[in-house]
Parts: sequence; C-alpha cells; structure tokens
Amino acid sequence: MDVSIDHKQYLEEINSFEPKSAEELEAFRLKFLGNKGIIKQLFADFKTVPNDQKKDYGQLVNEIKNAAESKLKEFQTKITSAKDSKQSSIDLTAPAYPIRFGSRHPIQIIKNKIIDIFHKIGYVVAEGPEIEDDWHNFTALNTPEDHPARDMQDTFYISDSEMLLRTHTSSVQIREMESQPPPIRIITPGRVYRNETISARAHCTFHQVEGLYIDEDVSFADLKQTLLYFAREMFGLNSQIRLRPSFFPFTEISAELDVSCFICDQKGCPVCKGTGWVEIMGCGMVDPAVLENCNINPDKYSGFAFGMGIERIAMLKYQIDDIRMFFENDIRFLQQFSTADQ
Ligand code: 2U9
Repeated sequence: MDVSIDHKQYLEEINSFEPKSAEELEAFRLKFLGNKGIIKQLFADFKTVPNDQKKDYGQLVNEIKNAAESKLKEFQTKITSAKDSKQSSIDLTAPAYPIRFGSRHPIQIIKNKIIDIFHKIGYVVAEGPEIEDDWHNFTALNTPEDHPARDMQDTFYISDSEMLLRTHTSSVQIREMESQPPPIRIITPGRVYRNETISARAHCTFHQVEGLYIDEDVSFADLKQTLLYFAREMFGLNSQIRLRPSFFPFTEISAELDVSCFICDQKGCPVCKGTGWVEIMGCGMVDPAVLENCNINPDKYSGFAFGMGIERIAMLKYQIDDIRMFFENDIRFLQQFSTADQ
C-alpha cells in the first residue's frame, strides 16, 4: 500500500486552506478532525497497513493531523480576535446620540405664568366641561335670549341637542358659584370656541383665563389693585394700567384694561399703535343678577371678574402677528420658545 500520494494531497489542501468565515473553519475541522473525519479514518485504516509500512504510515498520518490541528488553532485565534476587536470598537463610554429637548407650547408657557401670578395671591384653578348647556354658558350669565352672542353665527351648537361648545370659561365660574358658598377666589384657564372666520387676528378656538373673586365687601378698588399687581408681574414692574368704561352682560360696572406699552415704554410703536397703551383684558363687578342666579345673596356678597385671551397675551409678549401660528404645530415656530421660560 502506498500512502504517500494521499498524504501529499491532504497536506497541500490543509496548508493552502484560508477560511473566510467561522463557518468555513468549522467545515474544515469536521472534514479533517471530526469524529467522522479523514484523520479518524486514516487512523482506522492503520490496521490494514502492512507491518513493515506501519511506522512510515503512522508518521505521515501524524504529520497530517498536526498540520490540520495547527491550521485550526491559527484561524480559531484569528477569528476570535477579529470578533473581539469588532466588539471593542464600540466605545461604551461614548456619549449617546443627542436627543433634542422638546419645548412647551407658548400658550402653555403663558397660561402657567398667569396661574403662578394669581396663585401667589390665593387664587386656585377651576376647570369645567368644554361642551356646555345654555344655562351655564348664557342664561346664568345674564345674557338675554336675543343677545347676538347666542346667534348661530357666533356660537357652535351641537346638532340635535341642547348643548353647545362654550364660548368662554365663565361657565366654569357659574358652576363653581353654584357648588360652594363664598369666599370664592378662582381662575379658570381653558379652551373656548367661537364661530369666527379664521384670520391672522381671530380663530374659531382659542384659550382664556378668567378670574373671579366673591366675598363680603369686595370693591372696584380691589379689582384695580389686583389687576395692577397682575400687569406688573406679567409685563414688568414699571407697568401702569388704565381702565376704560365698557359693557358685558355679566358685569356691572364693566371696563377694558390697558397696560402701558412694555415694548416701547410708551414712546409709541406698532404694538401700541402709537398710543402708549395696549388692551389686555376685560373686567368688572359681577352683576348682582348673576350672583342671584347662583343663589348667592347680592346684598351680602359682591365680587369682581376679569377675562383675557391667552393667545392675545402671548402675541403681545412674543410679538407674534398671526394667531394661526399657535395652531399649526410648525416645529420651526414651536422650537423658538425656550425651556428657560417654563
Ligand atoms: C362670572 C361673572 C363675570 C368675566 C369677564 C371679560 C370681562 C372679558 C374677554 C376678554 C377677551 C373675553 O377672551 S376674550 O375674548 N372677556 O372682557 N370677561 S368680565 O366675567 C365674568 C365671568 C364669570 C360668573
């Protein structure tokens, strides 16, 4: 038996072997060194080799075995160290991908600021439903049947029902007055709806904060001092206020409140249209008929109320000239309101 030919072929195959993957190396191992592999078979054939050739045969098979084993070892180390170096190329101490912080919506920023200002002088937040009945939105607020606000043109009525979308958060104040005796000191932030044509100045939905203070001996002087405090906290400590007579069905007497222009310091600018004053809210003494509607005795109690549009305050503070910006959720707009203000 001549074993030298196979021996040469095997050695050549083993020596020229260069695996490209762990799978190829495993196939090589099984082929030569596996339980059913070539080397096992060569050793098994040993017994058929004539005695005088056994020594040479054994040497040759050992040579093949050693070559296969050292090849396997060489590539096992190479493949594992390649894997290791791949793993170590991930730097676990490196900073994570930056996550861009969100920012609060400007309406929320202003709303929270207004709540904070009134909270400091004892007002608590009250909330109520956006879908209201006629009583809480109009009748209890002394708004007569023929008042234009009740017109389909101004109010969203819900078809086939007695309900409507509240046109102001005064409805929440009625609910609060109905459910507890004075003293009452509340602010009511919330979304309201009006059937308006959408433009740069008006929207069919916006946000209000209204305030209400009912107690014995509440006077117009209390209203003035409270709103002066608010104006100074909101627009700067040098702010002045002025009140102009007005009319609302639910207040008597009624007024509009202007703040001295905080943009130009009353020198005259486009925001105050050269007047030095900017209108920020309406207010007045709660009409005794409204107190009566809520079973509060107007001979014992009096109170003041005020209301402002949050969008209007935000437009003034941030000098935004189009109310629609608040509702479009354009990220380029929203990102401009810094977390520092929140
Ligand atoms: C009750 C009694 C009285 C709330 C008031 C105003 C004046 C006012 C407007 C400002 C701009 C609405 O958002 S706006 O369009 N509001 O001018 N609101 S007095 O008076 C009340 C509220 C509740 C029980």
